[in-house]
Amino acid sequence: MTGSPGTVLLTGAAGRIGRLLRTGLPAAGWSLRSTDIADLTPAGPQEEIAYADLADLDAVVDATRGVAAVVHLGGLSGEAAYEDIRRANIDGTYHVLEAARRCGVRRVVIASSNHAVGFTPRADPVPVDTRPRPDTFYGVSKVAKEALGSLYVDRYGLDVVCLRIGTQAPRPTRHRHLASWLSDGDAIRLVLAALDAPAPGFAVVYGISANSRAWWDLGPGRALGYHPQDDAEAYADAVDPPEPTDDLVGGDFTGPEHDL
Ligand code: 15L
Repeated sequence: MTGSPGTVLLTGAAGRIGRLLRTGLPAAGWSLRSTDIADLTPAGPQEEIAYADLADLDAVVDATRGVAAVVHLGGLSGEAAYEDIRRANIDGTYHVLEAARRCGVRRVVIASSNHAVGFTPRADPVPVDTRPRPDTFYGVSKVAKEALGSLYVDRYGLDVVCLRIGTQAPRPTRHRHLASWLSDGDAIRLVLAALDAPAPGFAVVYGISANSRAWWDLGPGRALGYHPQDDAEAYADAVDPPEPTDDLVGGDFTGPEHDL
């Protein structure tokens, strides 16, 4: 356990989930040191802004000094050229974990993605320990992020919680989202649980709401203390019709538009 709330280093603070956490974590008592390469002004309550490029290990170490935990959301959030993905997501995560090790920070929460196992077909449920089946270079980077986290747990004794996030959005809009949706409130609850869980060691959990049509195993998340409160079913009449890729975890990321 990280003890009483202290300061969290939040990478990728300018992104969608980052913006949610900039209010959600202080509301739960945490202070923030928020980083990004994009503008973060103005600072919110209990927030310090510290710009850092995740490609620069020394800058990440400087940003990490004195924090109690890291929530690592920074990097590319969709498919891109391999070199760009490697630099932003894989090298960036290595820098975050290495900075945590050097600065004595024990708890790191990492934004992974369902796309680490995107080519996995529908199962009831899909477990968190299903084999890696990335659907894109982006998905490969999420597998690598989880692997780096595992290494830093086993070799250096950190606690690393990897969140295989589904579709984080204000509301579901597509049929797949009835399974994959993660509401704003549940996104905050998920990160707080990952920060507060006593001694998780290495853990992977799916980041979805309590969706009636979910087929990704929420058991490990619940065991960690994540208790989602929202359900995409409330929007079932308003979503688009089913698509051919709906029965694969990664949905349309598995489709031919992502071929080279
Ligand atoms: C992700 O990992 C992406 O960042 C996001 O843009 C969505 O595509 C989401 O997964 C999803 O699977 O819906």
